[in-house]
Amino acid sequence: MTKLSRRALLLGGTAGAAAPILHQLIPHRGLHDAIEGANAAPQGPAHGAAGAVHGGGNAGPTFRQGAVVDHEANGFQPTEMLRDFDWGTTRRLASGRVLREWTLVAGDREIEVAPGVKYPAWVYNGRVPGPTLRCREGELLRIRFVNGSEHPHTIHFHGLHPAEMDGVPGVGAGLIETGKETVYEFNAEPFGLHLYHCHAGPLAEHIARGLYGAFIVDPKRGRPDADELLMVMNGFNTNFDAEGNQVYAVNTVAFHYANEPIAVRRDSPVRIYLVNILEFDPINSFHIHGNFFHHFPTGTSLEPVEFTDTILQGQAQRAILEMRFPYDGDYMFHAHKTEFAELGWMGFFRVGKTGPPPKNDTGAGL
Ligand SMILES: [Cu+2]
Repeated sequence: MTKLSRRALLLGGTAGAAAPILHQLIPHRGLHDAIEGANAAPQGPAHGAAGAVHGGGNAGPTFRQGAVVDHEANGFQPTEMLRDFDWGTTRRLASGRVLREWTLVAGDREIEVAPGVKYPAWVYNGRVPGPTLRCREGELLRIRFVNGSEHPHTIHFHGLHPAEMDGVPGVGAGLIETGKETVYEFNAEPFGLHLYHCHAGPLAEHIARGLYGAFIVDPKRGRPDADELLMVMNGFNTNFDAEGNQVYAVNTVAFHYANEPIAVRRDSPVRIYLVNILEFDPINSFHIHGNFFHHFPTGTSLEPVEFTDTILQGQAQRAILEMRFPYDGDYMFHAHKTEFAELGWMGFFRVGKTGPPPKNDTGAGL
């Protein structure tokens, strides 16, 4: 079979060129019928606004009939993941300082990243992204890492810490082999939105396979109350050619928030913790419709740098976005890289009277 690269596909960009790729990548019901009918009114509960033929889109052959992945088999649900902050367990040390602890276990797991598209992921605690670790500035953090995967891995945290806690091969505990474990320990600093990921080589594959998560350090005096949401922009190179990705998403499942719009309250503060961990593509982006947000890059300052509706992020860049929605209705958000949006990176906010109250997640315990 002729190898048709993703880049060639993009340059070609015709329905004729795209169709063979879709045949290969996404099980479908009547692709050609779908292409003919793509401009018709959308069917089923999903939004049809994307209307994309080439890349499928959520009005495309797979998604327009409301197909969804098997969340139960995946073991995680992207809607729940939005507001699922893992504060670990705490105890007070003799010094009076809080020690916060987690256990992260690496494993190998097949996950469904788009309806019918299975991907052999590597996971922390069974999910992609891994748990959203959250703590307060100044605490002592201790992360026990157990490698239950068939491959050697590490956890490399972004933040301030000594070299031996950096989670890279050849330094400190270095690579953690299958069945082995180690402990990473460091101070919670600086406050902001950070991330963690495996740093074993080849690095691109160890990240792309799913070994990453968000790491939030709350400032000592906290942030104003808001409905807080975690969004990790990621993608999946399902043909392993290391040339871009075939599926793009926020929190792993393509078009999930088009199928299940995110309910938020009108006129109520919303805070998005946005992380870009996308591998193989140099730039990702976030765009909101009908609204603007305050942009706090890396979350390390309490003063926003701009009021905008679109930001760009390279890999490992992250930001806190704060906004209110002044009108009821459904508002699209997506990568303003149209190709990514049409391959899964788009969703909707559903603004109205429902949705969680503006209350920060502060965890339990100390
Ligand atoms: Cu790894």
